Amino acid sequence: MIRKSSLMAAGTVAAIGLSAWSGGEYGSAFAQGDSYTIKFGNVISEGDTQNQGYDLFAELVSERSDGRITVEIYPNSQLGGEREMVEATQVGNIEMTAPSVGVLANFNKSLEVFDFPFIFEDAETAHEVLDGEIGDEMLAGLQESGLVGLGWGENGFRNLATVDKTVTTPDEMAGIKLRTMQVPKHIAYWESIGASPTPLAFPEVFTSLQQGVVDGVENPYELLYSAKFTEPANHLTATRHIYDPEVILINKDFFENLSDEDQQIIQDAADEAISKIRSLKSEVSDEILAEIRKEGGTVTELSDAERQAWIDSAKDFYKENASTVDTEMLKRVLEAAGNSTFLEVIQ
Ligand code: EAX
Repeated sequence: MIRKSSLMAAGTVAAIGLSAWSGGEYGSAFAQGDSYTIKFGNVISEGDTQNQGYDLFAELVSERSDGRITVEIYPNSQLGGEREMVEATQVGNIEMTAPSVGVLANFNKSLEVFDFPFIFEDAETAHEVLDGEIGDEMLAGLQESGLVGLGWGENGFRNLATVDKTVTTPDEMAGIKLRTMQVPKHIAYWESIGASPTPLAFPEVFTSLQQGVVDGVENPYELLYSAKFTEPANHLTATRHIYDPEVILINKDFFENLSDEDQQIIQDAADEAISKIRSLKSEVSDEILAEIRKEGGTVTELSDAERQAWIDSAKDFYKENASTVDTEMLKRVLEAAGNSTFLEVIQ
């Protein structure tokens, strides 16, 4: 049974309760044996697979610290949008968050490579790249911004959902006002195929769909459904255009001032949460699609030829954008993903 969570009012910028150590001045407050609280905000609906993983994280941390460390999870955009929460984590108003990788190019440009569409065909290959050298290098880059990346969680493959009409081919995107994340490369791709991308923070999306400000949105199935975007936008298309990882972030000052033992407890619990999220994700889609169909929505699967047309639609985007990012990194990622199509395009 899939639980629908209550939706936050659009545009809510909740007051973030300041933690005892706000302002990023954590000093050496954490001697071995101290008790403290970690605030962890995210935009994902309560009960979604990510939050099941974060709840496990909280449980493990509490258990293994004999109750000294409390992790408070704030799901459902209670503490604001993703960019807002990364900034709140940077300055220490909260300790943790887990945004989509798309938000993080603003904090370290090398991560922008993951904002290119159609890199990965399956989640397993993505996990290998993220958990290996490339992923480690990218997480290390975030430290310059005062953030420690504990690992790569998962939002999943992003799919399309549109109001009123089904979209099967990229040409049919012409003129569609599509809500995108506030991510320059996402915007550039959709523009390059003739859509009208409208960047909005996640907490604004539901109302914008309802009011007709946008007529499409793209997110993994689970989030499309749990955030109720599939009520107005009930024509789904399995474009799988971007594999979207999420980075589990913690304030660097805060983390580095913890004892080695506490750092280990937190790191291990994050690793276990990530494994849980990934294995739940691999199971959840069919059940969700059945619910969406039951509620009158349509789900369009793409034939190989149709999917190829989507991949081809990104060639111009790659040509124009490869030189605007860390091109060597883009090549390494494409190579590691076994993606010869776009490697050839950008040679
Ligand atoms: O990270 O804004 C988005 O569409 C993101 O995919 C979502 O917030 C989860």
